[in-house]
Amino acid sequence: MAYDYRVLKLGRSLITCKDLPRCVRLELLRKISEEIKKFIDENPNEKIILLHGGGSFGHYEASIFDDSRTVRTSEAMQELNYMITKQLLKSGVNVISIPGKFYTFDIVLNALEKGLVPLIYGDIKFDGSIISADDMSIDIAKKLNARLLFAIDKAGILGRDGRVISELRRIDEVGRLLQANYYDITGGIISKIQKIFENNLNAMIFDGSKAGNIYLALKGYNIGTLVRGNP
Ligand code: IP8
Repeated sequence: MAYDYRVLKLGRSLITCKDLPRCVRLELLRKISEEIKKFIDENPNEKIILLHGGGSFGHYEASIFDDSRTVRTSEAMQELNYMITKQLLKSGVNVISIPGKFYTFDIVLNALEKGLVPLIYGDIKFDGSIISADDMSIDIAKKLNARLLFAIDKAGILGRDGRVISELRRIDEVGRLLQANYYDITGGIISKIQKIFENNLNAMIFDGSKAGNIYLALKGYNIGTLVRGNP
């Protein structure tokens, strides 16, 4: 059977509480998990690859530079991943965790072949370097020719007029407002957009906190900003 693939990354500020270290938005996670399950049940020919970032777990621990940074960050990401895994399993999504430090594309393929839903997470490597779930999302989407979806907690990317851009074709269309308002995540979003363009991909950046949006994005609706790196 020929499958269509969806790569869905749950962004850092979506799944964790912004300013509170090691805090998960559990109720939202429950809703997201149920929407993913609904999509899977209705679409047997589509395969989903899930990823999540570091949020107030990994980013918080990795920002403290001491002798235990690597092990603390690794443990924090395991904790976050465990909570997400548990919720997805509870909703009936057969996820299997893949820590970023052990990521290879073949492992993801292997999980998919076994009928499992890979859940890969941003992580810290033994040498202290960070592997971002954004990069792994892009790698997988490229190799599987998948629809690439980034769920964040904002309606999309804002243009110079302060309004959400429905289709972004050039990085310089992104407004300053974004930078001023969402300072803490700007680096993340700007570098995400740059990577999408560099890799000639299309990706939908949308508000995953709005009820129904995860399901609609998986279905293929354009509900945020479509970054068009592949004209
Ligand atoms: O939030 C970073 O993953 P990202 C993971 O996807 C850590 O960039 C450990 C900070």
